[in-house]
Amino acid sequence: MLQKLLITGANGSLGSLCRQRLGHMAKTIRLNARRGLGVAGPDEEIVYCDLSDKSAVEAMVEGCDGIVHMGGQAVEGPWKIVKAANIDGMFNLYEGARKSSVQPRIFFASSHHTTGFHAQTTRLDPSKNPTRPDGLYGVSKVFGEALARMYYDKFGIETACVRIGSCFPEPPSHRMLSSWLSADDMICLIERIFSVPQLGCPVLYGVSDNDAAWWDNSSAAYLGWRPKDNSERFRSKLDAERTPPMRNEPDAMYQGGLFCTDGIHEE
Ligand code: 15L
Repeated sequence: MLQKLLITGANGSLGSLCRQRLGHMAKTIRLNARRGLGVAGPDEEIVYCDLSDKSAVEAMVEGCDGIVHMGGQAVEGPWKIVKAANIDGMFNLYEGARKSSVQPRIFFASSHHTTGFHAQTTRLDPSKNPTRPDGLYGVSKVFGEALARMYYDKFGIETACVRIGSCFPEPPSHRMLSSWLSADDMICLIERIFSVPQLGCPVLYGVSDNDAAWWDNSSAAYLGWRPKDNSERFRSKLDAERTPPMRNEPDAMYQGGLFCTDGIHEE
């Protein structure tokens, strides 16, 4: 069992799921967001700070032996926002980890938008295929993965870089039948990441056992994670509710879908 597990972005959709379901993993759960975390439970601590505030982030990371880093910008946005949250924020978090009296193990919520420009006909293996980010957000996640790798090689800080697909109760579009990740599968993955004796610094996709999946996680098989859910059970409902995209539309061509045709957001 961990002593202190930090969950960043704890007021977001994935962060609050972690708050609800990871309590058993640590004696104390330290929750972080900029606001909106309500009242701390008996084994919870709340730390409000912006990820771009270096000294606050370093103080927050001190003493945590596990970090689930869900915080930051989770969609495309203006560079100023992406940079503060996902570039400066990541650096501050890893500097906190490096300086901490306890070396943490880290779950980094990367994104499949690191490889969004790959065609939907390509099966990707993160140990073999190059990144092809589909926007500034995707670029920032590529940076995060590189940073995590450097802190592992130089300082031995272990991170699982999980390229999360689409974690919603149900896939809201046909594209997401391929990228869908159920909440149960995500929680099991986090549990495995903090349980294996040696983690190293794997890069893998956070995706359920979908018939339509594009991604091959065999290089991370040693984690012992076996996703159980399959988006196929939602297909007929989705077909009844939505017209699938045409073959020449971005949502049917690229793994990143409409992120690929989104422009640069001006500030
Ligand atoms: C992401 O990275 C986003 O955080 C999420 O909101 C979805 O848009 C997801 O990608 C996706 O592409 O389905």
